[in-house]
Amino acid sequence: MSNGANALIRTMVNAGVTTCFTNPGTSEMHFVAALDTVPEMRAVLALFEGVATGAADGYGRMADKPAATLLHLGCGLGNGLANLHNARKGRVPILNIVGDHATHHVQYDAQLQSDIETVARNVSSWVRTSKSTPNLGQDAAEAISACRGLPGQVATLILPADVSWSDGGVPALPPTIIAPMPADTATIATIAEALQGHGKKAFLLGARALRTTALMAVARIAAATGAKLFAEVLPTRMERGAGLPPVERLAYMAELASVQLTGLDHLILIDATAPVSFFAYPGKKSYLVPEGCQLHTLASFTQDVLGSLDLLSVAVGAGQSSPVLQAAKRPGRPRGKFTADKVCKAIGQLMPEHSIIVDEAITSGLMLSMFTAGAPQHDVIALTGGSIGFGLPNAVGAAIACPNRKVIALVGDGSAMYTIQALWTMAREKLDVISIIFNNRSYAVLNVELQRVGVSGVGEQARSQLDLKNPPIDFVQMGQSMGVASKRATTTDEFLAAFEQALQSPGPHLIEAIVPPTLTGLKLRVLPHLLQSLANLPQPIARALKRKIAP
Ligand SMILES: Cc1ncc(C[n+]2csc(CCOP(=O)(O)OP(=O)(O)O)c2C)c(N)n1
Repeated sequence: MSNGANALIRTMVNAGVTTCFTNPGTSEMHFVAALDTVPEMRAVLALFEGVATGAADGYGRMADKPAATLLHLGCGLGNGLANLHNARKGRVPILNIVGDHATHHVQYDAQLQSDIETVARNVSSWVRTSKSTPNLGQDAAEAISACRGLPGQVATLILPADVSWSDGGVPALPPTIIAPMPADTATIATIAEALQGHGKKAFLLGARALRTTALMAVARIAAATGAKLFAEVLPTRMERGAGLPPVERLAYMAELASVQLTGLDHLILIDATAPVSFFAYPGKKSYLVPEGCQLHTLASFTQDVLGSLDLLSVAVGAGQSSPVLQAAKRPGRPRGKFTADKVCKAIGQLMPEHSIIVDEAITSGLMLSMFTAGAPQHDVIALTGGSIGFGLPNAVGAAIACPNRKVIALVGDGSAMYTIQALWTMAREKLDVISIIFNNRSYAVLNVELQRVGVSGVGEQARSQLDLKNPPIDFVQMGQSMGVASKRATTTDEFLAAFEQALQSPGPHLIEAIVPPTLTGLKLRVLPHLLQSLANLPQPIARALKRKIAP
Protein backbone atom coordinates (compact mmCIF):
# COMPACT_ATOMS: atom_id res chain seq x y z
CA MET A 1 0.00 0.00 0.00
CA SER A 2 1.21 3.54 -0.80
CA ASN A 3 1.75 6.15 1.81
CA GLY A 4 0.60 9.68 0.99
CA ALA A 5 3.97 10.85 -0.27
CA ASN A 6 4.33 7.94 -2.65
CA ALA A 7 0.81 8.43 -4.05
CA LEU A 8 1.51 12.12 -4.47
CA ILE A 9 4.70 11.61 -6.44
CA ARG A 10 3.03 8.92 -8.57
CA THR A 11 0.19 11.32 -9.36
CA MET A 12 2.67 14.00 -10.35
CA VAL A 13 4.62 11.69 -12.65
CA ASN A 14 1.39 10.33 -14.20
CA ALA A 15 0.48 13.91 -15.09
CA GLY A 16 3.89 14.66 -16.63
CA VAL A 17 5.37 16.54 -13.65
CA THR A 18 8.71 14.76 -13.63
CA THR A 19 11.10 17.35 -12.18
CA CYS A 20 11.06 18.68 -8.63
CA PHE A 21 13.35 21.43 -7.34
CA THR A 22 13.76 20.82 -3.64
CA ASN A 23 14.87 22.48 -0.45
CA PRO A 24 13.41 20.17 2.18
CA GLY A 25 13.21 20.08 5.98
CA THR A 26 11.90 17.62 8.57
CA SER A 27 8.24 17.95 7.57
CA GLU A 28 9.12 16.91 4.00
CA MET A 29 11.21 13.84 4.92
CA HIS A 30 8.58 11.31 3.88
CA PHE A 31 8.31 12.99 0.48
CA VAL A 32 12.12 12.86 0.21
CA ALA A 33 12.17 9.19 1.18
CA ALA A 34 9.44 8.37 -1.36
CA LEU A 35 11.50 9.85 -4.21
CA ASP A 36 13.42 6.60 -4.50
CA THR A 37 10.21 4.63 -4.99
CA VAL A 38 9.36 6.68 -8.12
CA PRO A 39 12.55 6.89 -10.20
CA GLU A 40 10.77 8.74 -13.03
CA MET A 41 10.82 11.83 -10.80
CA ARG A 42 14.06 13.85 -11.07
CA ALA A 43 14.77 15.67 -7.83
CA VAL A 44 17.19 18.59 -7.96
CA LEU A 45 18.50 20.14 -4.77
CA ALA A 46 18.71 23.93 -4.53
CA LEU A 47 20.47 25.64 -1.65
CA PHE A 48 17.94 28.44 -1.30
CA GLU A 49 14.22 28.42 -2.00
CA GLY A 50 14.55 31.36 -4.42
CA VAL A 51 16.76 29.10 -6.53
CA ALA A 52 14.22 26.27 -6.42
CA THR A 53 11.31 28.51 -7.47
CA GLY A 54 13.37 30.35 -10.12
CA ALA A 55 14.52 27.01 -11.53
CA ALA A 56 10.90 25.82 -11.70
CA ASP A 57 10.07 29.06 -13.53
CA GLY A 58 12.84 28.54 -16.12
CA TYR A 59 11.86 24.90 -16.52
CA GLY A 60 8.19 25.76 -17.07
CA ARG A 61 9.03 28.38 -19.69
CA MET A 62 11.18 26.00 -21.71
CA ALA A 63 9.39 22.67 -21.17
CA ASP A 64 5.85 24.06 -21.58
CA LYS A 65 4.78 22.03 -18.57
CA PRO A 66 5.14 22.55 -14.84
CA ALA A 67 7.98 21.53 -12.61
CA ALA A 68 7.30 21.07 -8.93
CA THR A 69 9.06 22.63 -5.98
CA LEU A 70 9.38 21.06 -2.54
CA LEU A 71 9.52 23.78 0.12
CA HIS A 72 9.67 23.86 3.90
CA LEU A 73 6.60 25.41 5.56
CA GLY A 74 5.73 29.10 5.38
CA CYS A 75 9.30 30.34 5.79
CA GLY A 76 10.63 28.22 2.94
CA LEU A 77 7.77 29.27 0.69
CA GLY A 78 8.33 32.90 1.70
CA ASN A 79 11.99 32.66 0.68
CA GLY A 80 10.87 31.50 -2.75
CA LEU A 81 8.25 34.19 -3.27
CA ALA A 82 10.16 36.63 -5.51
CA ASN A 83 10.70 34.09 -8.27
CA LEU A 84 7.17 32.72 -7.90
CA HIS A 85 6.06 36.29 -8.51
CA ASN A 86 8.08 36.38 -11.76
CA ALA A 87 6.44 33.09 -12.79
CA ARG A 88 2.97 34.42 -11.98
CA LYS A 89 3.55 37.52 -14.09
CA GLY A 90 4.88 35.36 -16.93
CA ARG A 91 1.91 32.98 -16.63
CA VAL A 92 4.27 30.06 -16.08
CA PRO A 93 2.85 26.88 -14.52
CA ILE A 94 4.48 25.75 -11.25
CA LEU A 95 3.30 23.19 -8.70
CA ASN A 96 4.50 24.01 -5.18
CA ILE A 97 4.44 21.24 -2.61
CA VAL A 98 4.87 22.91 0.77
CA GLY A 99 5.36 20.68 3.78
CA ASP A 100 3.54 21.52 7.01
CA HIS A 101 3.43 20.24 10.57
CA ALA A 102 1.35 17.12 11.21
CA THR A 103 -2.32 18.08 11.74
CA HIS A 104 -2.29 17.17 15.47
CA HIS A 105 0.86 19.29 16.03
CA VAL A 106 -0.61 22.56 14.78
CA GLN A 107 -2.38 23.34 18.10
CA TYR A 108 1.00 23.82 19.86
CA ASP A 109 2.20 26.69 17.65
CA ALA A 110 5.69 25.13 17.45
CA GLN A 111 8.69 27.09 16.18
CA LEU A 112 8.09 26.75 12.44
CA GLN A 113 4.31 27.11 12.61
CA SER A 114 2.98 29.94 10.42
CA ASP A 115 0.06 30.79 8.15
CA ILE A 116 1.25 29.09 4.96
CA GLU A 117 -1.94 29.73 3.01
CA THR A 118 -1.57 33.48 3.45
CA VAL A 119 2.00 33.38 2.15
CA ALA A 120 0.90 31.18 -0.77
CA ARG A 121 -2.03 33.39 -1.84
CA ASN A 122 0.25 36.25 -2.84
CA VAL A 123 1.44 34.26 -5.86
CA SER A 124 -0.83 31.24 -6.21
CA SER A 125 -4.18 31.15 -7.98
CA TRP A 126 -4.89 27.77 -6.42
CA VAL A 127 -4.11 26.96 -2.75
CA ARG A 128 -5.20 23.93 -0.74
CA THR A 129 -4.09 22.21 2.46
CA SER A 130 -4.55 18.51 1.88
CA LYS A 131 -6.54 17.08 4.79
CA SER A 132 -6.46 13.30 4.27
CA THR A 133 -4.12 10.71 2.81
CA PRO A 134 -6.75 8.98 0.62
CA ASN A 135 -7.62 12.35 -0.98
CA LEU A 136 -4.05 13.56 -1.46
CA GLY A 137 -3.66 12.12 -4.98
CA GLN A 138 -6.88 13.80 -6.10
CA ASP A 139 -5.82 17.09 -4.48
CA ALA A 140 -2.56 16.90 -6.43
CA ALA A 141 -4.38 16.17 -9.71
CA GLU A 142 -6.55 19.26 -9.15
CA ALA A 143 -3.49 21.38 -8.38
CA ILE A 144 -1.84 20.21 -11.60
CA SER A 145 -5.03 20.88 -13.54
CA ALA A 146 -5.11 24.44 -12.13
CA CYS A 147 -1.50 25.25 -12.96
CA ARG A 148 -1.55 23.69 -16.44
CA GLY A 149 -4.74 25.43 -17.53
CA LEU A 150 -4.85 28.82 -19.21
CA PRO A 151 -3.35 31.07 -18.05
CA GLY A 152 -0.46 29.02 -16.68
CA GLN A 153 -0.29 29.70 -12.96
CA VAL A 154 1.26 28.82 -9.63
CA ALA A 155 -0.66 26.21 -7.63
CA THR A 156 0.33 25.50 -4.03
CA LEU A 157 -0.52 22.22 -2.34
CA ILE A 158 0.21 22.23 1.39
CA LEU A 159 1.15 18.81 2.69
CA PRO A 160 0.82 18.13 6.44
CA ALA A 161 3.48 15.63 7.55
CA ASP A 162 0.95 13.04 8.75
CA VAL A 163 -1.02 13.19 5.48
CA SER A 164 2.31 12.45 3.81
CA TRP A 165 3.46 9.62 6.09
CA SER A 166 0.14 7.78 6.61
CA ASP A 167 -0.80 4.72 4.57
CA GLY A 168 -3.81 4.70 2.24
CA GLY A 169 -2.53 6.98 -0.53
CA VAL A 170 -4.16 6.53 -3.94
CA PRO A 171 -2.42 7.89 -7.06
CA ALA A 172 -4.89 9.88 -9.17
CA LEU A 173 -5.31 9.83 -12.92
CA PRO A 174 -3.87 12.76 -14.91
CA PRO A 175 -6.31 15.65 -15.18
CA THR A 176 -7.92 16.37 -18.54
CA ILE A 177 -6.83 19.67 -20.04
CA ILE A 178 -9.72 21.65 -21.50
CA ALA A 179 -8.99 23.09 -24.95
CA PRO A 180 -9.28 26.91 -25.03
CA MET A 181 -11.76 28.76 -27.23
CA PRO A 182 -10.67 31.13 -30.00
CA ALA A 183 -12.00 34.69 -30.39
CA ASP A 184 -15.67 34.94 -31.30
CA THR A 185 -16.97 35.92 -34.72
CA ALA A 186 -17.83 39.50 -33.75
CA THR A 187 -14.34 40.15 -32.37
CA ILE A 188 -12.69 38.73 -35.48
CA ALA A 189 -14.90 40.92 -37.68
CA THR A 190 -14.12 44.09 -35.69
CA ILE A 191 -10.37 43.47 -35.71
CA ALA A 192 -10.38 42.53 -39.40
CA GLU A 193 -12.16 45.79 -40.19
CA ALA A 194 -9.62 47.77 -38.14
CA LEU A 195 -6.75 46.03 -39.93
CA GLN A 196 -8.22 46.68 -43.37
CA GLY A 197 -8.93 50.36 -42.66
CA HIS A 198 -6.59 53.30 -43.25
CA GLY A 199 -5.54 53.86 -39.64
CA LYS A 200 -2.14 53.01 -38.18
CA LYS A 201 -2.29 49.64 -36.45
CA ALA A 202 -0.07 47.31 -34.44
CA PHE A 203 -0.18 44.02 -32.59
CA LEU A 204 1.19 43.72 -29.07
CA LEU A 205 2.36 40.15 -28.56
CA GLY A 206 2.71 38.40 -25.20
CA ALA A 207 3.83 34.96 -24.03
CA ARG A 208 2.20 32.42 -26.40
CA ALA A 209 2.13 34.87 -29.29
CA LEU A 210 5.95 35.06 -29.31
CA ARG A 211 6.44 31.44 -30.26
CA THR A 212 7.34 30.42 -33.82
CA THR A 213 3.96 29.20 -35.13
CA ALA A 214 2.06 32.18 -33.75
CA LEU A 215 4.77 34.57 -34.92
CA MET A 216 4.62 33.29 -38.48
CA ALA A 217 0.82 33.55 -38.49
CA VAL A 218 0.72 37.10 -37.12
CA ALA A 219 3.56 38.18 -39.42
CA ARG A 220 1.53 36.99 -42.42
CA ILE A 221 -1.42 39.07 -41.23
CA ALA A 222 0.91 42.03 -40.63
CA ALA A 223 2.32 41.72 -44.15
CA ALA A 224 -1.16 41.65 -45.63
CA THR A 225 -2.48 44.62 -43.64
CA GLY A 226 0.51 46.87 -42.89
CA ALA A 227 0.30 46.33 -39.12
CA LYS A 228 3.42 46.58 -36.98
CA LEU A 229 4.54 43.93 -34.49
CA PHE A 230 5.49 44.80 -30.93
CA ALA A 231 6.46 42.45 -28.12
CA GLU A 232 5.75 43.11 -24.46
CA VAL A 233 8.64 44.71 -22.56
CA LEU A 234 9.69 41.59 -20.70
CA PRO A 235 8.61 38.45 -22.54
CA THR A 236 8.13 35.11 -20.83
CA ARG A 237 9.79 33.42 -23.78
CA MET A 238 10.44 34.87 -27.20
CA GLU A 239 11.64 32.89 -30.21
CA ARG A 240 13.70 35.07 -32.51
CA GLY A 241 16.63 35.24 -34.90
CA ALA A 242 17.35 34.65 -38.59
CA GLY A 243 14.38 33.30 -40.52
CA LEU A 244 11.78 34.38 -37.95
CA PRO A 245 9.64 37.52 -38.10
CA PRO A 246 11.42 40.42 -36.38
CA VAL A 247 9.41 41.92 -33.52
CA GLU A 248 10.23 45.22 -31.83
CA ARG A 249 10.18 44.96 -28.03
CA LEU A 250 8.49 47.82 -26.20
CA ALA A 251 11.07 49.83 -24.28
CA TYR A 252 11.37 49.65 -20.48
CA MET A 253 11.34 53.44 -20.27
CA ALA A 254 7.79 54.68 -20.62
CA GLU A 255 9.02 57.78 -22.48
CA LEU A 256 10.52 55.55 -25.17
CA ALA A 257 7.58 53.14 -25.25
CA SER A 258 5.21 56.08 -25.74
CA VAL A 259 7.18 57.11 -28.79
CA GLN A 260 7.07 53.58 -30.19
CA LEU A 261 3.27 53.66 -29.82
CA THR A 262 2.82 57.23 -31.07
CA GLY A 263 0.13 57.75 -33.71
CA LEU A 264 -1.47 54.33 -33.42
CA ASP A 265 -5.17 54.12 -34.20
CA HIS A 266 -5.57 50.45 -33.26
CA LEU A 267 -3.57 48.30 -30.86
CA ILE A 268 -4.44 44.59 -30.95
CA LEU A 269 -3.46 42.50 -27.92
CA ILE A 270 -2.60 38.83 -28.25
CA ASP A 271 -1.96 37.13 -24.89
CA ALA A 272 -0.82 40.51 -23.57
CA THR A 273 -2.18 43.37 -21.51
CA ALA A 274 -2.36 47.06 -22.43
CA PRO A 275 1.10 48.65 -21.98
CA VAL A 276 1.72 50.60 -18.77
CA SER A 277 4.77 52.28 -17.32
CA PHE A 278 6.91 50.02 -15.09
CA PHE A 279 6.75 52.62 -12.29
CA ALA A 280 4.92 55.89 -11.80
CA TYR A 281 7.04 59.06 -12.09
CA PRO A 282 5.98 62.51 -10.97
CA GLY A 283 4.11 64.22 -13.81
CA LYS A 284 4.44 61.31 -16.24
CA LYS A 285 1.81 59.02 -17.74
CA SER A 286 1.24 55.52 -16.36
CA TYR A 287 -1.08 54.21 -19.10
CA LEU A 288 0.76 54.13 -22.40
CA VAL A 289 -1.97 53.48 -24.97
CA PRO A 290 -2.07 56.75 -26.94
CA GLU A 291 -5.19 58.86 -26.66
CA GLY A 292 -7.65 58.03 -29.41
CA CYS A 293 -6.10 54.61 -30.02
CA GLN A 294 -8.64 51.80 -29.96
CA LEU A 295 -7.63 48.75 -27.96
CA HIS A 296 -8.69 45.28 -29.15
CA THR A 297 -8.11 41.82 -27.68
CA LEU A 298 -7.71 39.08 -30.26
CA ALA A 299 -6.82 36.45 -27.63
CA SER A 300 -6.91 36.94 -23.88
CA PHE A 301 -4.82 34.93 -21.41
CA THR A 302 -7.43 32.18 -21.45
CA GLN A 303 -8.16 32.04 -25.17
CA ASP A 304 -6.69 30.05 -28.03
CA VAL A 305 -3.94 32.15 -29.68
CA LEU A 306 -3.32 30.00 -32.76
CA GLY A 307 -7.01 29.37 -33.40
CA SER A 308 -7.78 33.10 -33.15
CA LEU A 309 -4.93 33.94 -35.54
CA ASP A 310 -6.20 31.36 -38.05
CA LEU A 311 -9.66 32.93 -38.01
CA LEU A 312 -8.24 36.42 -38.39
CA SER A 313 -5.98 35.32 -41.21
CA VAL A 314 -9.00 34.01 -43.15
CA ALA A 315 -10.96 37.19 -42.40
CA VAL A 316 -8.26 39.48 -43.84
CA GLY A 317 -7.19 37.07 -46.61
CA ALA A 318 -3.61 36.75 -45.35
CA GLY A 319 -3.22 33.04 -46.10
CA GLN A 320 -0.93 33.53 -49.09
CA SER A 321 0.95 36.63 -47.94
CA SER A 322 4.69 36.39 -47.33
CA PRO A 323 5.77 37.40 -43.85
CA VAL A 324 8.76 39.71 -43.39
CA LEU A 325 11.55 37.53 -42.04
CA GLN A 326 14.76 38.51 -40.32
CA ALA A 327 17.83 38.09 -42.55
CA ALA A 328 20.80 36.12 -41.20
CA LYS A 329 23.35 38.68 -40.04
CA ARG A 330 25.84 38.50 -37.22
CA PRO A 331 27.86 41.45 -35.95
CA GLY A 332 31.62 41.55 -36.50
CA ARG A 333 34.14 40.43 -33.89
CA PRO A 334 34.27 43.04 -31.12
CA ARG A 335 37.53 44.92 -30.61
CA GLY A 336 38.85 47.74 -28.47
CA LYS A 337 37.83 49.02 -25.04
CA PHE A 338 35.97 46.38 -23.03
CA THR A 339 32.35 47.30 -22.29
CA ALA A 340 29.06 45.50 -21.74
CA ASP A 341 28.15 46.31 -25.36
CA LYS A 342 31.21 44.31 -26.49
CA VAL A 343 29.94 41.32 -24.52
CA CYS A 344 26.56 41.63 -26.28
CA LYS A 345 28.34 41.90 -29.62
CA ALA A 346 30.43 38.80 -28.89
CA ILE A 347 27.28 36.88 -28.05
CA GLY A 348 25.69 37.98 -31.32
CA GLN A 349 28.80 36.86 -33.17
CA LEU A 350 29.37 33.50 -31.52
CA MET A 351 26.25 32.04 -29.95
CA PRO A 352 25.19 28.70 -31.40
CA GLU A 353 21.82 27.97 -32.95
CA HIS A 354 19.07 27.16 -30.40
CA SER A 355 20.84 28.94 -27.57
CA ILE A 356 18.62 29.97 -24.69
CA ILE A 357 19.44 33.47 -23.49
CA VAL A 358 18.33 34.26 -19.96
CA ASP A 359 18.37 38.05 -19.79
CA GLU A 360 18.89 39.65 -16.40
CA ALA A 361 21.68 41.91 -17.62
CA ILE A 362 19.63 44.97 -16.58
CA THR A 363 21.56 48.00 -17.94
CA SER A 364 24.39 45.91 -19.42
CA GLY A 365 22.07 44.25 -21.95
CA LEU A 366 20.96 47.45 -23.67
CA MET A 367 22.46 46.41 -27.03
CA LEU A 368 21.73 42.68 -26.75
CA SER A 369 18.56 42.69 -28.89
CA MET A 370 20.26 44.63 -31.65
CA PHE A 371 23.40 42.48 -31.80
CA THR A 372 21.50 39.17 -31.70
CA ALA A 373 18.61 40.09 -34.04
CA GLY A 374 20.04 38.25 -37.07
CA ALA A 375 21.84 35.50 -35.13
CA PRO A 376 20.71 31.88 -35.59
CA GLN A 377 17.34 31.09 -34.02
CA HIS A 378 17.31 31.25 -30.25
CA ASP A 379 15.00 31.88 -27.29
CA VAL A 380 15.11 34.82 -24.92
CA ILE A 381 13.56 34.62 -21.49
CA ALA A 382 13.18 37.82 -19.52
CA LEU A 383 12.45 39.19 -16.06
CA THR A 384 8.65 39.13 -16.39
CA GLY A 385 7.87 40.33 -12.87
CA GLY A 386 10.82 42.71 -12.39
CA SER A 387 11.87 40.88 -9.23
CA ILE A 388 15.63 40.41 -9.50
CA GLY A 389 17.53 37.23 -8.65
CA PHE A 390 15.78 35.32 -11.43
CA GLY A 391 18.59 34.85 -13.96
CA LEU A 392 20.87 32.17 -12.51
CA PRO A 393 17.99 30.02 -11.15
CA ASN A 394 16.06 30.33 -14.43
CA ALA A 395 19.16 29.13 -16.26
CA VAL A 396 19.20 26.02 -14.04
CA GLY A 397 15.60 25.21 -14.96
CA ALA A 398 16.04 25.99 -18.66
CA ALA A 399 19.11 23.73 -18.85
CA ILE A 400 17.27 20.85 -17.19
CA ALA A 401 14.27 21.31 -19.50
CA CYS A 402 16.48 21.48 -22.63
CA PRO A 403 19.64 19.43 -22.00
CA ASN A 404 20.77 19.64 -25.64
CA ARG A 405 20.76 23.43 -25.86
CA LYS A 406 23.35 25.95 -24.69
CA VAL A 407 22.03 28.26 -21.99
CA ILE A 408 23.66 31.68 -21.77
CA ALA A 409 22.67 33.61 -18.64
CA LEU A 410 23.44 37.33 -18.68
CA VAL A 411 23.22 38.69 -15.17
CA GLY A 412 24.07 41.98 -13.46
CA ASP A 413 26.35 41.70 -10.43
CA GLY A 414 23.66 43.06 -8.11
CA SER A 415 21.07 40.61 -9.45
CA ALA A 416 23.49 37.67 -9.32
CA MET A 417 24.06 38.14 -5.59
CA TYR A 418 20.41 37.42 -4.75
CA THR A 419 20.55 33.78 -5.82
CA ILE A 420 24.24 33.04 -6.38
CA GLN A 421 23.77 29.56 -4.86
CA ALA A 422 22.31 28.51 -8.24
CA LEU A 423 25.93 28.02 -9.38
CA TRP A 424 26.27 25.09 -6.98
CA THR A 425 23.23 23.35 -8.52
CA MET A 426 24.66 23.99 -12.00
CA ALA A 427 27.90 22.26 -10.97
CA ARG A 428 26.21 19.39 -9.17
CA GLU A 429 23.86 18.67 -12.09
CA LYS A 430 26.62 19.36 -14.69
CA LEU A 431 24.36 21.79 -16.53
CA ASP A 432 25.39 23.30 -19.85
CA VAL A 433 25.14 26.92 -18.73
CA ILE A 434 27.47 29.83 -19.38
CA SER A 435 26.81 32.45 -16.70
CA ILE A 436 28.13 35.87 -17.70
CA ILE A 437 28.12 38.23 -14.76
CA PHE A 438 28.50 41.92 -15.58
CA ASN A 439 30.52 43.22 -12.67
CA ASN A 440 30.05 46.98 -12.97
CA ARG A 441 30.23 47.26 -9.17
CA SER A 442 27.00 49.19 -9.09
CA TYR A 443 23.22 49.04 -8.99
CA ALA A 444 23.59 51.04 -12.18
CA VAL A 445 19.94 51.16 -13.16
CA LEU A 446 19.06 52.73 -9.84
CA ASN A 447 21.51 55.55 -10.54
CA VAL A 448 19.47 56.21 -13.68
CA GLU A 449 16.21 55.92 -11.74
CA LEU A 450 17.53 58.42 -9.21
CA GLN A 451 17.81 60.92 -12.07
CA ARG A 452 14.42 59.96 -13.53
CA VAL A 453 12.35 60.34 -10.35
CA GLY A 454 13.41 63.95 -10.26
CA VAL A 455 15.11 64.18 -6.84
CA SER A 456 17.65 66.92 -6.39
CA GLY A 457 20.72 67.19 -4.19
CA VAL A 458 21.78 63.53 -4.01
CA GLY A 459 24.20 63.07 -1.08
CA GLU A 460 26.95 60.61 -0.20
CA GLN A 461 24.73 58.33 1.84
CA ALA A 462 22.14 58.10 -0.94
CA ARG A 463 24.81 57.40 -3.56
CA SER A 464 26.41 54.70 -1.41
CA GLN A 465 23.13 52.71 -1.38
CA LEU A 466 23.62 52.08 -5.10
CA ASP A 467 27.33 51.36 -5.05
CA LEU A 468 28.85 47.84 -4.85
CA LYS A 469 32.56 48.81 -4.97
CA ASN A 470 33.44 48.42 -1.33
CA PRO A 471 34.32 45.66 -0.76
CA PRO A 472 34.60 44.46 -4.38
CA ILE A 473 32.87 41.14 -5.07
CA ASP A 474 35.01 38.35 -6.53
CA PHE A 475 32.71 36.20 -8.67
CA VAL A 476 35.54 34.00 -9.92
CA GLN A 477 36.37 32.81 -6.42
CA MET A 478 32.71 32.40 -5.68
CA GLY A 479 32.10 30.32 -8.83
CA GLN A 480 35.15 28.17 -8.18
CA SER A 481 34.14 27.56 -4.58
CA MET A 482 30.86 26.07 -5.88
CA GLY A 483 32.53 23.90 -8.52
CA VAL A 484 31.98 26.05 -11.62
CA ALA A 485 34.92 26.71 -13.98
CA SER A 486 35.27 30.48 -13.65
CA LYS A 487 37.29 33.15 -15.47
CA ARG A 488 37.58 36.90 -15.23
CA ALA A 489 37.67 39.10 -18.34
CA THR A 490 39.02 42.62 -18.13
CA THR A 491 39.62 43.10 -21.87
CA THR A 492 37.60 42.29 -25.00
CA ASP A 493 40.17 39.67 -26.04
CA GLU A 494 40.08 37.98 -22.64
CA PHE A 495 36.31 37.84 -22.85
CA LEU A 496 36.34 36.38 -26.38
CA ALA A 497 38.86 33.72 -25.35
CA ALA A 498 36.88 32.76 -22.23
CA PHE A 499 33.56 32.71 -24.12
CA GLU A 500 34.92 30.65 -27.02
CA GLN A 501 36.39 28.15 -24.61
CA ALA A 502 33.15 27.93 -22.63
CA LEU A 503 31.18 27.36 -25.85
CA GLN A 504 33.44 24.47 -26.77
CA SER A 505 33.36 22.57 -23.47
CA PRO A 506 30.00 21.40 -22.12
CA GLY A 507 29.13 21.93 -18.48
CA PRO A 508 28.82 25.05 -16.36
CA HIS A 509 31.10 28.05 -16.84
CA LEU A 510 31.17 31.47 -15.30
CA ILE A 511 32.72 34.55 -16.87
CA GLU A 512 33.00 37.63 -14.73
CA ALA A 513 33.07 40.61 -17.10
CA ILE A 514 34.61 43.64 -15.41
CA VAL A 515 32.84 46.45 -17.25
CA PRO A 516 31.99 50.10 -16.64
CA PRO A 517 28.30 50.91 -16.04
CA THR A 518 26.54 51.19 -19.39
CA LEU A 519 23.70 53.60 -18.97
CA THR A 520 25.63 56.73 -18.10
CA GLY A 521 24.24 60.23 -18.58
CA LEU A 522 25.82 60.19 -22.04
CA LYS A 523 24.03 56.98 -23.06
CA LEU A 524 20.76 58.42 -21.82
CA ARG A 525 21.19 61.32 -24.21
CA VAL A 526 21.98 58.95 -27.08
CA LEU A 527 18.96 56.69 -26.48
CA PRO A 528 16.41 58.78 -28.40
CA HIS A 529 18.67 58.66 -31.45
CA LEU A 530 19.01 54.94 -31.12
CA LEU A 531 15.26 54.63 -30.98
CA GLN A 532 14.87 57.01 -33.87
CA SER A 533 17.02 54.83 -36.05
CA LEU A 534 15.14 51.71 -34.98
CA ALA A 535 11.66 53.15 -35.35
CA ASN A 536 12.22 55.69 -38.15
CA LEU A 537 10.94 58.52 -36.03
CA PRO A 538 10.65 61.99 -37.46
CA GLN A 539 13.30 64.44 -36.15
CA PRO A 540 10.88 66.65 -34.15
CA ILE A 541 9.59 63.66 -32.15
CA ALA A 542 13.15 62.50 -31.47
CA ARG A 543 14.07 66.01 -30.29
CA ALA A 544 11.04 66.18 -27.99
CA LEU A 545 11.91 62.78 -26.62
CA LYS A 546 15.47 63.82 -25.98
CA ARG A 547 14.24 66.81 -23.99
CA LYS A 548 11.95 64.52 -21.97
CA ILE A 549 14.57 61.91 -21.11
CA ALA A 550 17.71 63.97 -20.75
CA PRO A 551 16.75 67.59 -20.39
C1 LIG B 1 13.51 41.57 -5.42
C2 LIG B 1 13.97 42.92 -5.87
N1 LIG B 1 14.66 43.69 -5.02
C3 LIG B 1 15.11 44.90 -5.41
C4 LIG B 1 14.84 45.38 -6.65
C5 LIG B 1 15.26 46.79 -7.06
N2 LIG B 1 16.31 46.72 -8.08
C6 LIG B 1 16.02 46.81 -9.38
S1 LIG B 1 17.35 46.76 -10.33
C7 LIG B 1 18.37 46.65 -8.99
C8 LIG B 1 19.85 46.61 -9.15
C9 LIG B 1 20.32 45.78 -10.29
O1 LIG B 1 21.71 45.82 -10.29
P1 LIG B 1 22.56 44.93 -11.27
O2 LIG B 1 22.00 43.58 -11.38
O3 LIG B 1 23.98 45.04 -10.85
O4 LIG B 1 22.35 45.60 -12.69
P2 LIG B 1 22.78 47.06 -13.18
O5 LIG B 1 21.70 47.96 -12.71
O6 LIG B 1 24.10 47.37 -12.57
O7 LIG B 1 22.82 46.96 -14.65
C10 LIG B 1 17.65 46.64 -7.82
C11 LIG B 1 18.23 46.51 -6.47
C12 LIG B 1 14.10 44.53 -7.51
N3 LIG B 1 13.76 44.90 -8.75
N4 LIG B 1 13.70 43.31 -7.11
